[in-house]
Amino acid sequence: MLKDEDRIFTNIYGMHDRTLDGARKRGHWDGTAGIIDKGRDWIIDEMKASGLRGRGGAGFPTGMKWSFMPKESDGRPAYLVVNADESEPGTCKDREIMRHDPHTLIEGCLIASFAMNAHTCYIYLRGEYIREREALQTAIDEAYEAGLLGRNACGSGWDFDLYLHHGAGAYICGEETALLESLEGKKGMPRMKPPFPAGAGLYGCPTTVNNVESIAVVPTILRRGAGWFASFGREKNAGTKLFAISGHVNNPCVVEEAMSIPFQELIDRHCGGIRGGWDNLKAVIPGGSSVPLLPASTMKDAIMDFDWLRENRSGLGTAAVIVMDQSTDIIKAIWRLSKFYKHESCGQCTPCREGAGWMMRVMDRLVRGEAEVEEIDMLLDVTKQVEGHTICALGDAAAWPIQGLIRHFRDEIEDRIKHKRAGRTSAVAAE
Ligand code: L3W
Ligand code: SF4
Repeated sequence: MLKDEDRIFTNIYGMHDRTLDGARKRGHWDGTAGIIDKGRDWIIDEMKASGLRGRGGAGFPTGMKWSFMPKESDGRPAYLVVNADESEPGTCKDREIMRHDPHTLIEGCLIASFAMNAHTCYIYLRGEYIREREALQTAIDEAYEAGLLGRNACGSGWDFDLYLHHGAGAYICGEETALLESLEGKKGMPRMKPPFPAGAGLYGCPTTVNNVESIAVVPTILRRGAGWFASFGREKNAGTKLFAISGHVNNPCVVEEAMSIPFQELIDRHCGGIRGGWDNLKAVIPGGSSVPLLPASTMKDAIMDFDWLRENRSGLGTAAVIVMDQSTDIIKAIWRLSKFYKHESCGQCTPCREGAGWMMRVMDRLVRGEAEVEEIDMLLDVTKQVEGHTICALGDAAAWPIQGLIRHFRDEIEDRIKHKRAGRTSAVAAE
């Protein structure tokens, strides 16, 4: 279990003062100019050595991503953009950082921007996050007033401006290139990659897009050392991690733990166990709605990290752990996700635009048992035609939950169809 002294987010429950004074008492903004003084190469090397992998869903190594930015300016400005468009169903970890520990993020923005030669950083905030906007803007204002941001930020010699941009509540704007389009004032539609943002991002300039948690952990990693961060978790799955646990547990919560914590330990220690006991567990979506669910039999031995979950045909994603007990209508739960993805598809590419609607309509009939058994394989075939054939990951995200459902709960789908048909037959016989 992670010890209290090893927690980065010391105010995640909002028990302490979130103002600059409070943040300073908890060790934030301590020696920031000294960290900057060590130079870009040192910072990027430390981030690589820490093993931090992006906390927004994809798990791409953060230090490596930063190293894609041009070392010297080619005349174009460079930008850091923080993805605070936290919209993945089940995910609410960045919200807690912005509400209760905003200075960890702001200090991280300064250091990360310096490392990537960026004088400007934008935080792109989810449209529905009103309280978070207020908390962040207050903290940004405080930081400017104290000379931590702006000209010669923090006495480091680096001029740095930080802007908060409030989105309008579209899930697709969390996809990094749709986010950049939206920030430029256009409709939030994903771009083809490559080019990746480091080559041509915001206004065609070198840009890095990082998740809130990825940036907020940076100051502590650099203060305590890459080795300290790398000492948590398994190889290639380093660090501490925020988990957002919801659904049928006794105490849903957001908690910082060591990466690679066993699932059972995570739930028993922090959530008071599964509602009705472990035998009542049915399935878990371990990483936000975009990753396939896993059945109780797999989850009982699960290790909560990128590689274990991927090897078991799911993913850590955003570490939003959605727990479902035996009372769950699992087909309906996945149908609800299909409805979400159909609604949020930007409609730009045919497999996603048409496929999401198709998948939702078949799922709708499966929920009611009003389909033929053969349609299960037809639905699976449609998911395969969507997966990997779209501009952005939303197409995969619409396909994978259905694949997980069919992989692990085909019997339940077939049973429902058979029962419905039996009901129809006896109704006809009675007529
Ligand atoms: C330069 C290369 N850069 C990759 C960069 C890329 C991006 C990052 C990851 O997210 C995941 C999905 C779901 N040269 C590069 C390169 N990069 N190769 O690395 O890229 P990628 O393409 O692996 O993933 P992605 O499209 O950025 C998709 C998860 O995100 N997901 C979660 C959404 C989460 C929220 C939320 O609420 N926080 O919305 C949705 O699909 O698991 O795996 O920066 O540029 N060769
Ligand atoms: Fe838009 Fe879907 Fe294509 Fe992504 S996959 S670009 S959301 S239509």
